[in-house]
Amino acid sequence: MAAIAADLQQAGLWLTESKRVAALTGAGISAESGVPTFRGKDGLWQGFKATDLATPQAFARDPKLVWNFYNWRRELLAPLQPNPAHKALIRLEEKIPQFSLITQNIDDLHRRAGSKNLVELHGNIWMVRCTRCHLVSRNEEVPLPELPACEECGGLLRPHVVWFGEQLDPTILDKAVAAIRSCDTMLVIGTSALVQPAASLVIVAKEQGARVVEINLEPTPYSHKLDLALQGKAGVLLPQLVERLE
Ligand code: BJW
Ligand code: ZN
Repeated sequence: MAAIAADLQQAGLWLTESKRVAALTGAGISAESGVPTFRGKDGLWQGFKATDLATPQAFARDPKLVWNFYNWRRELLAPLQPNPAHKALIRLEEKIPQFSLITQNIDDLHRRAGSKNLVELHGNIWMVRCTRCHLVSRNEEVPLPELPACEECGGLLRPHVVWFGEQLDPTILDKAVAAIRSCDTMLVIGTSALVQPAASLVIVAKEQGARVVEINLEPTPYSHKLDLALQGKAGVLLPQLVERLE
């Protein structure tokens, strides 16, 4: 306990000294809101691994199955609320002159909490895209029909999210890289740091001399390379960290 208090003190000092801070979040930050993570034991839906359904191949093979999976997640997410970790990042954004929040999550909880300078690397579950005319729109209907159709052209809609093997939107990725390249301190919160290119942002930050602080329930492949790895729940540790600046 004393060790974590000292680490929080140190991380708080780095944040206080920083003009530019970037945070990268993953599924773990939303776990305490009730969102299942991908690689945890809750990352299964009807016997399928979530990561096996989040692919263009799965959608091409069986779009109904993939839409059933996303409809289930839309139903699950609709009533969920941001937790103390999402809210602590709002207070951090108010305190740091230049703060960027980069999330891999599609759950909309950072936006609902009120984060302003937000980069959604993998899209948003409430956005859909037409597979024929490529129109992107917001759609909060729950549930959507099993095979939802585009209002403009009748084409099959798909979730406007980034699946394995798909390119991230280059403008969005550039924005994330720019934020990391200029940050003094980076926070890496609740991500297994296994999925590229998001995971490389941690390396970019280290290479350009930023201090990198991880908050995770468990060690990750990067923990030993970072300046501090705080082990525990984001909803407990992040508010305590931000308090150090208050
Ligand atoms: C807590 C907690 C609490 C729990 N408090 N902590 C280079 C090498 C090898 C492969 C590749 C490569 N470059 C690209 C690839 C391929 C692939 C990839 O990275 N594969 C790896 C798995 C090896 N990447 C891609 O395909 C990407 N595209 C791309 O790079 O295009 C160019 C290209 C293509 C092909 C080849 C080469 C280049 C696209 C990646 C898109 C990822 N999409 C998903 C689905 C989004 C839609 C949806 O949600 O349905 O994004 S997959 C899934 O993983 C989702 C997540 O955003 C992402 C990351 O997961 P995350 O957030 O880290 O979750 P978990 O569950 O893994 O971890 C949770 C963590 O929280 C754990 O550590 C817990 O301990 C912790 N935790 N409770 C604190 N309370
Ligand atoms: Zn269309």
